[in-house]
This record gives sequence, C-alpha cells and structure tokens, in this order.
Amino acid sequence: MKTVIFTHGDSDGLCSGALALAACGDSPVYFTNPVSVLTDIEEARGYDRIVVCDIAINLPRSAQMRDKFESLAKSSEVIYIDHHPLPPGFSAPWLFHDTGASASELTFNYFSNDLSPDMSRVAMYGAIGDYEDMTPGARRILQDWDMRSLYYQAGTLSQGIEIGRRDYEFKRGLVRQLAQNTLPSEIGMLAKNALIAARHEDEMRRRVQSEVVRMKNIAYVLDMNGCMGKAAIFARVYGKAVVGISAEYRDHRDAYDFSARGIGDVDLNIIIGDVASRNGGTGGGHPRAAGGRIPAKNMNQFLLDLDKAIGSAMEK
Ligand SMILES: [Mn+2]
Repeated sequence: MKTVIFTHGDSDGLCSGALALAACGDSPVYFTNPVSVLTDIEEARGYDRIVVCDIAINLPRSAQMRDKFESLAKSSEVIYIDHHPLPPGFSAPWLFHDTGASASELTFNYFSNDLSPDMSRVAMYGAIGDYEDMTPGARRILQDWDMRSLYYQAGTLSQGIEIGRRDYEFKRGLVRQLAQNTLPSEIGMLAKNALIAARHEDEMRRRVQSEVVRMKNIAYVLDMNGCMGKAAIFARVYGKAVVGISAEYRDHRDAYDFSARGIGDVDLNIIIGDVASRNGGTGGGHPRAAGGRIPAKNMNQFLLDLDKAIGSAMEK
C-alpha cells in the first residue's frame, strides 16, 4: 500500500512519524504544523494511505480541516492521530484521538500489530519529549526498560534537535533512523548537538533569571533567543508565577511568537486561545503548555489581558 506520512517537527512528532514509518514500510515523510497542513496535505493526492501525526486541529481552521480530510478519505485511507484538545464537538471517522497520551504513544498503540515490541522505547522518547511520560500507557512501557538509559536517549533526542530546528532534511534522516530503532546517541550529530543545546539552555536560564518581568499572575521574558518552551518554564519559576511566557519578535511578520507554560488547574489552551483572538492573534495547545502569535502592536495589551484572565480563572 502506497503510504505518505505527515508529522510535526518536535520530538513527539519525529517519534510518531518514525513509528508510522516502521509500521507502514518505506514512505515519504513530510513535516508540517496546524497552520500549513491545509496546503501541505495536497502532496498526499494519489497515495492509498495518508497518516498524519501530532498535528492539532484548531478551532479557526476546523471546518476547512474537516472538508479537506473528508474529501481525501473518499479515495484514500486516512489515519489522523493526535492528542491536542479538539474544537468542541469535533469528531470524524478518520480521527484517532486522545488527549490523555502523547502522539507517539497513540501511534505505537494504533500500529502495535505491525511493530516490534522493542519500538516501545521510541514511543517513550516522544512521550518524554512532550511531558507525557506519566500516562498509564507510558508507565507500563517504562517497566520494560531501564529508566536511566531511556531518559538519557530521550534527552539526547529532544536536546539534539534544538540545534538546526528547521533543517528538515536532517529531521527526515532522524525519522528513518528512529524507525530502525537506532539509539539517538548513535545518530549523527545528535549527541554532540545535545551537549551544545544544554550549554545554550543554561546560558538562557541565567538571562531569564535576570530579565524576567513579573506581573500579577504571569511572568514573561522577551527575545531570549532560545527554546521558547524552556524559557517560559524558567520565566514561571524565576518570576514565581503560575504562568510563564516567553515571546520572540519576528521581524518579517511584525508579530511576536510565544510559548506559555503553567502549573495548577488553569487551562492555557482555552484562556490563551480566547485572549489571543481578542488581540488579533492566534493561540492554543495543551492545558499547561500552549503557544501562539500576536501582532506586535497588541503585545502589551495581550500580556495585560492574559494576566487578568489567569487571575479570574484562578478565583474560580
Ligand atoms: Mn505532541
């Protein structure tokens, strides 16, 4: 069966893609995201089976996504595996969805009959990369491996891909090697890049510590020039806030891209989606890890509104 695979470029996406590739046999792999998938998916015409992994279906595009995949499902088998929160009421026969696990764990389960049980460690690299290593399924897999070796390999992968984040040829190679169950520490430059990334991260940590701005409920940093998710965690910790934000100005768009990381019961996916759209931007993700994009002129107001929205959510 002629298969094509679309996946995300982070650890969880790479591992989901590798699991799909191992199960489906040699197939082209494309990297995409929740915005570009609508156009990228045109490459899928003419394939018998289309596998999509770890790509969120966000509210603003949900109707178009349904139409697009419904039409593809008429002539191909569509397997859409994801774990991001869905727009209210969204369901589809081609969608294999659960917010309670990483996309890698879901992909491993979906294709389990076609995969060697040893591929469970690849599923764990993805689960750890997406902070989904404490789900019931991940805990079961964990029992079959030495935890220290597993986390070392998962860390090598997620740190190693921080260097050259947009090098899709390199990532395609990674997916192929992971599909062979090659250890991340044995793959090309990964181990060396992981070391460099760890050094960069620690330098960034110290910059966040000295530059973090604390509001009432959130703490933020701007232009840390590093992994935004991690900068957001450091902003939350050093700003002693419930939510940390890291934003970077993008010249060509005159907008800020941002990541948010939270603790507690505040649902960042919902709050950020709402506050971002009120400020002419977009956003969403998971309850405790979200992100988005805000026009530069609205960034200040966005931070003020978000601070307020988090405050009222905590009072509930
Ligand atoms: Mn994921």
